[in-house]
Order: sequence, then structure tokens, then C-alpha cells
Amino acid sequence: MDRAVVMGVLNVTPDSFSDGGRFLEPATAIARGKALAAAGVDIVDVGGESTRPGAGRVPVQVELERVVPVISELTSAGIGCSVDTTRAAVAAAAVRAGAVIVNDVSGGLADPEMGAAVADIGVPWILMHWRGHSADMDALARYDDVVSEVSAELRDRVAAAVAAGVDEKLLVLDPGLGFAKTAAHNWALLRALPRLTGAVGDSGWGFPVLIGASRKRFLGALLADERGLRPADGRESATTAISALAAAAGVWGVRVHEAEPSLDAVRVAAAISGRGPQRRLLRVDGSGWTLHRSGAVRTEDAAADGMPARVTRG
Ligand code: PMM
Repeated sequence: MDRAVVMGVLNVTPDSFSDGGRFLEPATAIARGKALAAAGVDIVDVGGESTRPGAGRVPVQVELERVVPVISELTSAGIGCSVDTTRAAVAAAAVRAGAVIVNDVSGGLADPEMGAAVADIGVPWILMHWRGHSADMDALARYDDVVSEVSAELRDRVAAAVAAGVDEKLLVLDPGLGFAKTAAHNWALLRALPRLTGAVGDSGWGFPVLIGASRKRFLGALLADERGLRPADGRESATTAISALAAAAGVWGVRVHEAEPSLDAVRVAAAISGRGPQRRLLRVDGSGWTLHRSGAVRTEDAAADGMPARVTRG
């Protein structure tokens, strides 16, 4: 069935808000990546630097040491990996180790070398809406109209990516829920999703859209009670609801911490709507790798489409 892609989060960090500290040991991280893949995620998104609000930077060498061995091991086991990084050097090393997508929460803003590096590597690039590093981002959550400002700022990032030589067909856009956004901003962006994906109205952003809502603080606030915010591990049902609604709104993919609930949710959305994502990442030939047209790497989906069964690198 044609459905939205599910990207499983694997943070090899001591301090990410939901899974921080759980997968810092390479062996534990590798086991978690394999478990996510066995549960059916299409891509494991490996990150080595926490982006939680207020977090500081880690040195590039530390980030490399966290992500490269894990990506090497997972990709040699045939698991499709993306790298969650804002640094060109880490993106390039991760792709050399087998990663097939660069997931850049800064949309290319944090590292002036990122555009040229991605153009050179030729892999898909997820451009997330971002206004500043985690230490400063809460102060940057000011908008008159969050949907049109995020849209305009992402358009600028696309223009910069193309100017750096990146193929437009390889771009995915992400509104960056929780990054320089209040809960009200996140809900407004989610409300606008059918327009942003092009499921409703004209073509919207005109790119595949990724949503990362999983277990974020605004869900804790929605579900708060007299004890305060609902803790991260109590936000899974709300995450699943967003996966279903986002998939029904035509997103290309959802980025989540738990595999099964969101996989079920995107399947339900596809069954009800009778269609998959509004836009897909196209297969690219001649660049040393191939990607199933929906970004999915499941053998049965790929075979049904007559496409390569797995993400491969030449
Ligand atoms: N959110 C986090 C990290 N990386 N990447 C994308 N593309 N979109 C997101 O919303 C996003 C991201 C937040 O931290 P987490 O890894 O602890 O979920």
C-alpha cells in the first residue's frame, strides 16, 4: 500500500528530550536501530547532537564519533539511514558511512558549507524551518502569521539550496514543530498541513513534507493535568493521532520515536483516503544510490512498484 514514510528517531546523545541517554553506547544504539527497522520503519534517523530547547553545541568530533559507527553498522545490515545533523562535515562522513538522506534541522542555515556539501554528495536533503540554535530558539518564536512566515522562510532556504547546486527534486520541507515555535504556532502549522502539502487548494509548498511532532512538549502541554505537563512517555497516543492526521493531510513522512503505532496510523490514513503522500521523493539515477519513490525501503512496497527493493549505494 502506498503510505507515508515513517522515519524512526535514534538519538545517540546523553540529553535529547525523549530518548536522551538511552542509546549513547554504540551497541545499544545499533540494537535500537535494528529494532526500529525490524518493526518496519522505512528510515532510521541517526543524530548525535541534541536540539532540545536550551541545549548547547557538541564538538564536531564528538558528533562524528557518535553517529558514524552506528550508521556504518546499520547500513551494512541493509537498514536505510538518514543523518540528523546541521554540520556539512558530519553529513559527508555519514553519507560515506552509508546514510542516504541528510536531515538538517537548520535548513542549511547553521553551516555555510552544507549546501555545497549536499550538492556534491547528491542525496536528498530535508530542510527544516529553523531560526537559531537551541540555546536561543524560544526567544525567536515571534510571528504575525506563522504559516506564511514559515512558508516564506522555507522558500528562501530552497532558493539557497538550489543556488548551491542542489537538485530541487531531492528536497523535503519540514515546518520544524517546536523549533522557535510555541504550542499555538505548532497547532497553526498542523492545521494548515493539507494546504501546505497541496492536498487541498493549489500546489502548496510543492515539495514532499515531513512532520516531526513525536512526543514534543506541546503535546505534553495539551495533555497536562494538575501534576503538570504530561511526561514524554505519556505522549505516544497523541503522537499516533498526529501521524494519522498528517498522513491524511498528504505528508511524505512522519518522524517518530516509536515504530508500530505510527506505522499503523499511516496505514489507516492511506486506507481511508485511498492515496499515499501528496508528493514523493523521486528515485534518482546515476548518483550512486537509488531510493524507492516514496522513500520507503520495504521490500514488498518496492516490489509492488517495480522499484529497487532496498536503498542501495554504489
Ligand atoms: N525534531 C527534532 C530533531 N530532529 N528533524 C526534523 N526533520 N524534524 C523535526 O521536527 C525534528 C528533527 C527534535 O528532537 P528529537 O530528536 O528528540 O525528537
